[in-house]
Amino acid sequence: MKENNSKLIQKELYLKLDKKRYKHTMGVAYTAAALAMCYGFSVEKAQMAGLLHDCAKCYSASKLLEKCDKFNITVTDTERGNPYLLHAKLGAFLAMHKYGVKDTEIISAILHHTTGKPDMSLLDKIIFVADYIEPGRSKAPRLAQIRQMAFSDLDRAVIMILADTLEYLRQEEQVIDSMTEKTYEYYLEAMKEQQEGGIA
Ligand code: DGI
Ligand code: FE
Ligand code: FE
Repeated sequence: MKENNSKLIQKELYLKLDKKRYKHTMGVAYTAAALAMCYGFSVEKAQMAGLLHDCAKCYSASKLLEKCDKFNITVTDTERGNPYLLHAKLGAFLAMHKYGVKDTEIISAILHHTTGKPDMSLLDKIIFVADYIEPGRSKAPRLAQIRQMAFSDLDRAVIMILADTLEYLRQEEQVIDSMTEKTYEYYLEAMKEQQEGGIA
């Protein structure tokens, strides 16, 4: 990532996103950089993924559907019913085609940042977690614990976030994307296996 390119992208996002979303975006980039330092990942790449993760968040539900249709992005039934989920897919597309990102790890992190996916890469997990714990967030329960966990056991932080998100979605009677559930089950299983392995 070139410093200039990052500054240009920041300027464009400042124009595209509302104030709150821009502040959140900068918070995610900053937190992703800190997590990258903690886990030995490229700080520049983490910042770039954080910067762009919500680049399609400014669109209404109908615009998201319209744009996905226009760019031939596959829309699942769950996404059609809950179009805001599409800001991740459209965001990954725009990162590539509008913001010129070629790095597939960055594209993947943007693509999977809302639901997660089983067996995420380190950058996928950094963005997934940074999105939830960035300093501007305040509403989630267990935020203090999850923030601390993020810097000691990233997979466990992923599990805590998914557990609380699923609980929240159930309470709100929202449709749960099968990917969110699959991700939770995958990481729960992986943790159990690790614990069993540790005892043996
Ligand atoms: O874009 P952000 O608000 O920064 O964060 P995000 O992309 O993680 O989106 C957060 C919302 O996504 C949050 O309200 C929970 C929701 N979400 C995550 N998984 C699912 C989901 N919503 C539905 N309906 N179904 C899911 O499986
Ligand atoms: Fe998002
Ligand atoms: Fe976000």
